Amino acid sequence: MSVEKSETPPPNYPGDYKPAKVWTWDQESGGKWASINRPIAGATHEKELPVGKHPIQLYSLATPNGVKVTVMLEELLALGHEGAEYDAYLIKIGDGDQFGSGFVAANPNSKIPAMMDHSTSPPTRVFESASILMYLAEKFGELIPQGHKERTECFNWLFWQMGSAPYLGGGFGHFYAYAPFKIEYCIDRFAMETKRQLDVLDRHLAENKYMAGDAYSIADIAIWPWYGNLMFNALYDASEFLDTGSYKHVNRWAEEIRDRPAVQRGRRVNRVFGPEEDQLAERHQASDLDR
Ligand SMILES: N[C@@H](CCC(=O)N[C@@H](CS)C(=O)NCC(=O)O)C(=O)O
Repeated sequence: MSVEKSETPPPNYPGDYKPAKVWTWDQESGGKWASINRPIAGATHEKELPVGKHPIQLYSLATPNGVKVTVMLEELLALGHEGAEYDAYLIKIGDGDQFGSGFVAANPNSKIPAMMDHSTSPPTRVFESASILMYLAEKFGELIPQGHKERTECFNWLFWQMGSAPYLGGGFGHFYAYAPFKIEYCIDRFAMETKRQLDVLDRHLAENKYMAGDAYSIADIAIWPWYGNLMFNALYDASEFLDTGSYKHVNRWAEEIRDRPAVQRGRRVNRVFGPEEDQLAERHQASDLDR
């Protein structure tokens, strides 16, 4: 199928940009995250990671990807697994902590969340939030279906989240909330995709209590911090723009998960923004959350 190129640029089109033959790094590119974005990997400075007293050491921040892991750990503790006790250290990504040598050794991709499990010798590093959820679910035998077919459905949705959320966050959220100026083409493109994804969830949740069927699982824990929070206008101030109230079944599911005590606890860990009563920069014992 051939697609005709339109001669007339759409409204708000920054049409005077012609890419150079070879891209070069313009450090003045602007936008909220310009100061930490780099086209190269690796450490920028020497800094060891602190290690607390528990087997599980988490290095994170309460963004949706970080919240997945703290909710998972709090759920495991609520189920009675003392081995899931953890220290959660704050990684300030706006200050470039993710480029310290210790963090890069834990996650060469320099993104939160990163976890070290000191109950193994040598300690096991785990990075990528879905890998951390799977690691913990398998280690404790919880929040993951046991049957092959049911487990596969859980993984279907877990990996759906990992593939889809970058369009919501890096696409829609970036251009709607963070870019230095609004570009209609980009906002349209990613609002369309975000709404399509919400419709995928809404149709699925019309027929299923949870993402993987009847039981709450790591698929819900991965999806809720992104798409659940969108229902409560907690991401990008975009509820009205995306008309999130119209996704009735996503709202039902999001509210149910929000009300779980472990979710209420986990969402506060490593949070240094929003209402003060919701913030807990670091967590080293359960009582830190009881304050
Ligand atoms: N696919 C990764 C994404 C992690 C990610 O994008 N983390 C962001 C915060 S939500 C980050 O650390 N950004 C810092 C940076 O890009 O330098 C995961 O799910 O763990």
